[in-house]
Amino acid sequence: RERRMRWWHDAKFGMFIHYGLYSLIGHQEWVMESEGIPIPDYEKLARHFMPKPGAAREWARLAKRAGQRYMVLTTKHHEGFCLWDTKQTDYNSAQQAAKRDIVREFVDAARAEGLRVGFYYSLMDWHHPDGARCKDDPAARDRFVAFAHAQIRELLTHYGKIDILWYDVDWPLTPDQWRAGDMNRMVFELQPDIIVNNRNGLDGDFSTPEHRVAAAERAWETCETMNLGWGYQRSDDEWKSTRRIVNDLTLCVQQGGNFLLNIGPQADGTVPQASVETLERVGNWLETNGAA
Ligand code: FUL
Repeated sequence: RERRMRWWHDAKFGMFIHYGLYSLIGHQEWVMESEGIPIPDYEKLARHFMPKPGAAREWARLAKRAGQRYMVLTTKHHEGFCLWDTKQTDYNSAQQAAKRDIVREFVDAARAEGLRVGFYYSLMDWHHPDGARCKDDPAARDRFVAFAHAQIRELLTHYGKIDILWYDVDWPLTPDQWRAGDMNRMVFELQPDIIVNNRNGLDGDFSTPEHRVAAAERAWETCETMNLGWGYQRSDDEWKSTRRIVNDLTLCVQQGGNFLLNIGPQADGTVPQASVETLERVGNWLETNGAA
């Protein structure tokens, strides 16, 4: 583990990217749930999901300028829409209107800037027909768990070397039901050098305090937003100051942790201007202070 984790401890600072169909609405990434949007209505967003060419390149160049050393993209958030050419469902950016494998573009963009590559993957899925049913229906559970394992296998098979797998929300199943041990074994078979977080119900390699700097005995990474939401939120202008961000980053580093700072790109993948400016200032600060 120590060998696998070394680059990550050295890297310290990464970019989180929340991007999906919710970005089109601009009411954060939980909008499907919080506004009770029925699946057939929500699905229609896929027709309009059309990232501008080179969006991932912009994210990667921005991360590089900010002094970030790795990037973690939501390959599938709770809404269930997949940003890669998955064979497990046609609810994905390659088979819907965009006709593009955004995960591929992301991986290529990160590598072009010399950044490490991380995949966020939500186990919870509001779109999959078995996503909630799996709780009480064993047949649905078998299907849904197989679906998640197959998707993770795809992500870790078709995109070369992947550095981080960032699981999220394991509702509504227990680690046993997810076959989380088998899941991690598969992950390490496919990617022997990868590191995984603790959100599939197992400890994994590092813990993931959210919105707070919480030093721990073990490896940890604070994830934080620049305003209030993770996904793009049009009306949200509670931007954290550069000073505040630098302060959080410094605190994490002093206490031996990592800092994963989020951007929530707009519908077409454009990064909100306030985030661009703050990230550039953070990058300048790191340069001036010899930390970059
Ligand atoms: C949480 C999710 O529910 C949020 O939407 C966000 O992705 C955050 C990083 O993790 O568990």
